[in-house]
Amino acid sequence: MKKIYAQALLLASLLPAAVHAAVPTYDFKVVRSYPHDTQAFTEGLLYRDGFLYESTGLNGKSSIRKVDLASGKVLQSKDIPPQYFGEGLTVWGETLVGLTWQTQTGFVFDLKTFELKSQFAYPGEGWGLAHNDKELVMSDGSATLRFLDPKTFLEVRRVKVTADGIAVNQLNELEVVDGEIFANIWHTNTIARIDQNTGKITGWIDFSKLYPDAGKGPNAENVMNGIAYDADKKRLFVTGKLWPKIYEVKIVPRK
Ligand code: DDQ
Ligand code: CA
Repeated sequence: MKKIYAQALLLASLLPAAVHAAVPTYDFKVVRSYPHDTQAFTEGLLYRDGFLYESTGLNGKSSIRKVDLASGKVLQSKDIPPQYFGEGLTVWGETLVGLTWQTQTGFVFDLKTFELKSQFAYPGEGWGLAHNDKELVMSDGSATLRFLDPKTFLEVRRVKVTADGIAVNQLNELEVVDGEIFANIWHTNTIARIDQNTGKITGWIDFSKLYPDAGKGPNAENVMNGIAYDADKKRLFVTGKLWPKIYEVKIVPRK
């Protein structure tokens, strides 16, 4: 009797560690850093053909921009009307597609001229946006990722994002990186690596040592947000809202 009890205790004490160990944590190395506009309340970030494209939020301050990586200079920008809070941004063909936070409105801009080509509607909130080979993928603050047809912007499928079977919400900025979805968890220094088909989190990337002021100071909203990927050169870029730098990083296993 006593022995069984002791075994149960031992098992119970080992279980959380074993469950936790199922999702590995990764570290990062900074390869280079680049200047970033500290007025940019970054909501979306992507890389295309040598340039970064960024969307910024806050009502009355929302914009889409084309940014020179090396200097951080804004080469081209377009304001989003003040009734909208700009959110996730992705590229599809020769267009940029942008979401807005609580106004159920998406915008399609010409990639070169930033001219507004069309608008679309979606239910619920708009947070992050990215794309894979055939679909757009959006977050809305919940644990659900919705996949949209890039022509009709209608939902084609969805996955629930889980770690060890537990739903993980607050998924924000997104990027598809070599077939995996990377998602910033809002108000954290963590990026989740997500299997596109199952929604399972296959890893946590811990960026808590990247920018010590993240989420601190007069504006606690200056949290990590912004993931872009140069698939050709395999360069991963991350930043945050109002951060002074964009970092090129390499993901490494935790030692
Ligand atoms: N969202 O991007 C996570 C969807 C919303 C961010 C809302 C942040 C509000 C900040 C207001 C701060 C005013 C300086
Ligand atoms: Ca992105």
